[in-house]
Amino acid sequence: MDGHDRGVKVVARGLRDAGFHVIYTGLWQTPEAVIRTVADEDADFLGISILSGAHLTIVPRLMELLKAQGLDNVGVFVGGIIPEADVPKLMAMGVVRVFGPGTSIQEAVDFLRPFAQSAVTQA
Ligand code: B12
Repeated sequence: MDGHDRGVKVVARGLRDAGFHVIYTGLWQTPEAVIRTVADEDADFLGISILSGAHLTIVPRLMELLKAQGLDNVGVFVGGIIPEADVPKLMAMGVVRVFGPGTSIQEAVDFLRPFAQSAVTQA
């Protein structure tokens, strides 16, 4: 959601190669634009990448918008430069997992796969 996109591009491509349907919204998105995409694309998960330090401002706004749109069933995970001390704060806001620097594609795939399987089972 800022000017850093290398990490999220690596993750997006890795998840796509692992078989997930990934929609990458691009640099400099507003929370409003992201939530619009979540609704339009009927997404099960929202992965946010923030390296600029704005996570404690942006994530509450995203959660508020998701709730307002009745999309609070969407799992939100965050990646990027997130200080350890802020991880519990994000989890308390409803974030399901935080992925820091050095995250492997396998870690992200292993995290998401069980949810994807249960979504297919329920469909
Ligand atoms: C490259 C870089 C840039 C490039 C970005 C190029 C690009 N197109 O991405 C440029 C030069 C543009 C840049 C600019 C700036 N940068 Co910079 N940048 C970096 C740097 C050196 C590396 C980031 C990187 O590409 N890492 C490699 C990728 C592969 O790793 P990653 O991004 O961490 O992603 C991994 C995980 O975090 C995770 N992940 C990330 N996102 C997601 C999302 C999901 C869904 C998941 C599952 C996982 C995940 O998985 C990825 C793979 O392992 C970092 C330092 C660092 N060590 O991280 C500073 C850093 C992020 N930048 C920083 C700063 C301050 C800036 C600037 C403000 C500098 C300035 N004064 O202008 C600007 C701000 C730009 C903006 N407003 O967004 C600071 C941020 C400080 C903070 N948060 O407290 C850092 C930490 C440097 C520092 N030590 O101070 N930067």
